[in-house]
Amino acid sequence: MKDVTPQTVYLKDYRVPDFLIDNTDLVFDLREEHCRVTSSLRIRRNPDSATQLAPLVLDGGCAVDLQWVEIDGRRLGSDGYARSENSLTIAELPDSCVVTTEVLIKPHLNTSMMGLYRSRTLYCTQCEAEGFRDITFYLDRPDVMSEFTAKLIADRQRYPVLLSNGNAIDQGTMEDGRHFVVWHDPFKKPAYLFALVAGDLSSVEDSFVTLSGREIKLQIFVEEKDLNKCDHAMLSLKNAMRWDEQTYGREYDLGRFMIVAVDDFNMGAMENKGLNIFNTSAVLANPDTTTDAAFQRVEGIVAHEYFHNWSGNRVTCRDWFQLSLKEGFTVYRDAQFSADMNSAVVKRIEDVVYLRTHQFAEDAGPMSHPVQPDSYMEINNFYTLTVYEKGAEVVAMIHNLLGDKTFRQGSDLYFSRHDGQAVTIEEFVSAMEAVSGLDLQQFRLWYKQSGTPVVEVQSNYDAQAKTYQLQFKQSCPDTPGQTHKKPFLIPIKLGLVAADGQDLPLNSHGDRSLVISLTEQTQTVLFENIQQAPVPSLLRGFSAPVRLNYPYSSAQLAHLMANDSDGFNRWDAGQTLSFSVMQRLIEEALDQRELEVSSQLIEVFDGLLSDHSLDPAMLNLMLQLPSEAQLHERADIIHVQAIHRARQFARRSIAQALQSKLLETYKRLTEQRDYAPVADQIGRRALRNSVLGYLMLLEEIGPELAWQQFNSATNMADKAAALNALVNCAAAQDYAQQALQAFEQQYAQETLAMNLWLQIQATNSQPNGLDRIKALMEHSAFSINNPNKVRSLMGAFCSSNPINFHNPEGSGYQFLQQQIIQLNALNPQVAARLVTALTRWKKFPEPNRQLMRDALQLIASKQDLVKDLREIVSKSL
Ligand code: 0A1
Ligand code: ZN
Repeated sequence: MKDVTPQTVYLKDYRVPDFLIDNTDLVFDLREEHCRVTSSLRIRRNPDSATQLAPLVLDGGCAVDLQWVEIDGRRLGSDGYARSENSLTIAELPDSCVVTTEVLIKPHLNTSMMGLYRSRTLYCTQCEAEGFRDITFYLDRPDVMSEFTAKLIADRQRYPVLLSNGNAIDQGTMEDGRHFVVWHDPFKKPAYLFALVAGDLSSVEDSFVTLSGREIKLQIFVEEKDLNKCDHAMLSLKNAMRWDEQTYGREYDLGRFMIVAVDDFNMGAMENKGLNIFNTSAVLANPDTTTDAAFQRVEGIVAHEYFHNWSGNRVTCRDWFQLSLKEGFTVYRDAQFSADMNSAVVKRIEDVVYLRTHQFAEDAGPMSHPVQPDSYMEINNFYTLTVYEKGAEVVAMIHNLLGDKTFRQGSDLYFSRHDGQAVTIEEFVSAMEAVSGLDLQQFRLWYKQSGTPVVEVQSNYDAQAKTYQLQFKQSCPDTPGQTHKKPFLIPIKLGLVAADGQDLPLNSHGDRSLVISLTEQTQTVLFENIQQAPVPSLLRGFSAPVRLNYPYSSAQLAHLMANDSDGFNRWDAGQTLSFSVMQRLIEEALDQRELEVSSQLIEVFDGLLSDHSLDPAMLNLMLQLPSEAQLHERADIIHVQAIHRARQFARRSIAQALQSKLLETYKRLTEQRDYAPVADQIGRRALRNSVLGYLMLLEEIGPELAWQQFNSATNMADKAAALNALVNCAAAQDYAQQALQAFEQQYAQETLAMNLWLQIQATNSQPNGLDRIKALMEHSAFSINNPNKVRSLMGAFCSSNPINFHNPEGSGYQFLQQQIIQLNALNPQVAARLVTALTRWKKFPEPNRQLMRDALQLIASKQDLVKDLREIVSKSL
C-alpha cells in the first residue's frame, strides 16, 4: 500500500495494450487462511500495438503472492519472469499462448475493500477501478476485454452460495465438505467488472419478461435477517428494467440479474456484469428502519447500477480518463428515471442544490479538474462530483441541444456503433454530432476545461422602440493548471415574464421560452415587440451548470416566485431572495450589529404558507433557507460562526413571525394513510418535518410536538426527523436523551438504523460536539473498519457540523488528522474522502486557516502515506 513518490498518469500517454486476453479462466480455492487463485490467460499480441516485441507486463499488487508461472503448460524457472512491486514481466513469449499463474492472497487481512475481501461472514470483491490486480496478475485496464470463466471452491456449510458473473454452468460437491460452482460470462468484459461472492446468503427472487419476451430471473441476496428489506429494491429494479426498454430501447442481456448486499463497502454499489454488489445502505429498505430519503436513494442506485449494463458494460471506457463516459451518462439516465418515477421538478431542484453545494465547491477548490481529467496519481480520487454530477449536466445539455428524438437517435447510434467496445468520451459526442448534424466542437470544452463558468447578465428595455435587450458576459475562473479559458457554449433557456405573470412571446413563432446558445465572451440578444418591461426568467430548469447573476430587485424575485411558468425558476427566485437576505445578516453578524430579517422574506414565506394549492414537496423546497454548506460555498471567506448565527437567527425570526401558520400546516399534514415511500407522501412528510424544524425554535411548542411525533411515528422518516429535531434543540435536551436511548434500544440490531442514530448525533450543532463524537467512537454501534460508520460519525461531523468541527481551538482538525492517519493504513479510499474537510483551508479566516493547514501538513509529513492521500494533501498544500 505504501507509495513514497506516486507517479502521475497522463491521458496523453495512452497507448493501446501490447497484448490482448481472449479468455480468462480462474479458479478460486477459498480457505480461511488464504485464497489460492489459479489464472489461465489465453493471450495474443495486439496487432495494433506499435511494439510487437514488447514483453508481457501484468499488473499485480504487492499482496499477491506468486507461487508459479507456466506458459502453455511449461513451468518457468525464476529467471523466466521478473516480479516487481506492482507487476510481473515475462519476456520472449510466442505471439499467442496460455499464461497460467498461481497466487495466494489473504482476503481476511484485506481492510482496503478493494480486490477480494471479507465483509462479516462473506467473501466479496470490488475490482473497479484497479482492484483486480490485487486478486491475480492481469492486464488490469478497461480496454482489455476478455471472456471470463470462474470456478469457485469453498466449504459448503459456511459458503453455500457461490456467485460470479454470467451463468452457472457446472456445480458439484467434493470430498471433505467442500463444493464448487463454475460461472461463465459470455460477454467480453474488462477485469474491473469481474465479481465473486461466497457466503451464507438468503435470497428474494422475482422475474422480469423483457420486451422481446425473454424471462429474466432476478435475485437479491442478503443475510437472512434482512429478507424483509428487499421489496423496494426489487420493485425499483423492475421499474428500471422497463424504463430502460421504453426510454432507451435497452433490454437486459443475460438470463439472470443478481444483487448482493454487503455491509462493508467503500461506495454505494458496483455494476459488475450480472452480479451487482451493493452497500447494504443502497439496497435494504423497510418503513420501520429506513427514511424516505434512503428509500429514494435505493431506487436511484438500483437503477443506476442496472443502467450501467449498457452505459458502462456493453459499451465501456477505453481508459480511466473516460470515466465520465459511463458515469456522467449513467447519472443522467438515473436522474431521468427518478424524475419519471417521482416529481421531475423536485428531483431537478434536489440535484441542482447538490451540484451547487458540493460540485461547485470541488470545482473551486484545490482538486478542481475537468469532467475528463488529463492526469491523476490515484484514479480512486477521481470518482468525483465533477465526473459524476457535472458529467451528467453535460449530457443533459447535449439532450437539450438535440431535442428528445435526436438525442434518442444519438444514444441508439452510440450503443450500436460501440457495442462490445472500450471507447472514449469523444465517441459519445461524435455519435451525437452524427445524428444531429450539429457542430459540437466548442461544446467539447465542457469536458476539458475545469471550473464553474460565471454568466453576468444585464438588461435594457427601450420603451419607445419596444425592444428588450439582454447582454451576457461569460467568464471562468482560473483553476489549478488552467488559466485563460476559452468561452463555453452555454445553453441559456429563458423566458420574459410580464406584469400579469404570463410569458411574453419572444419571436414571430410565438415561442414563450427559448434556448439561447452563448458562444462568445459577451453576447447580446434583442427581443422585439415587447410591449412592457418584463422580468427575465433566466437559466430555466438550470439549463447549464453555471453561476448566473442578474441584478434582480426583491420585487422582481417575488414576481418570479409567484408566476414563473418554470417550476425550477419559481423555486430559484426564492433562493436568490433568501441568499441576499442571508448575505446581509451575515454581514450584520460580522460587524456585531443587531440582526434584522427583512420583512420581505417573512412576507414571502407567509404567502407560501397561506397558499394551500402549492404542491407540498415544492412548498417544502421553497421554505428551505440555503444550508450552511451552501453559504460556505458562496462566501469568499467562510466565517463559520457568523454564518451559523445568521441562519439560526433567520430561522427563529421566521418561526416567531409565522408561528400559527406553521402550526396549522403541521397539523394539516398529519398523514392518515398507511406509509408508502411514494412521491406525494414523501413530499408531505418532508414539508411537515421542515415545519417541525421551524417550530423547534419556539421553546413552548417545538419540544412537545417533536416528542409526541417521536413516540407516535409509524415509520422511520418521521421518527428520525423527530429525533433530529430534539437532539438539535437546546430546550429539548431531556427529551433528546430519552429519545436517543429509546431509539438505541429499539434498533440495536439494525445496523443501518444505528448508523442513522450515529449520524444524527454527529450533526448535532449544540456545543461540545467533538466530545460527543469521541464518546460515540467507543460505542458498540461504531467501528472504524466499516466505511458506513465512519461516514455516519466522522464524515457527518466534519462536513455537516461546521460550528463544532471548525471550532477556533482547532480540536476538530486535530481529531480529523488523527483519524486520517489511522485510516491511512486501514482504508485509503475512506481516508481520502475524509480529508476533503481540510483541503479548502484557504477560504477560512485565521485562526482556522492556519490550524487547518497545520493539520494537513502533519498528514503530509507521514512517511508511509498511501497515494490516495498523498495526491490530495500535496495538491491542497
Ligand atoms: N462504478 C460504481 C462506483 C464505484 C467505484 C469504485 C468502487 O470501488 C471502491 C466502487 C463503486 C458506480 O458508479 O456505481
Ligand atoms: Zn456509476
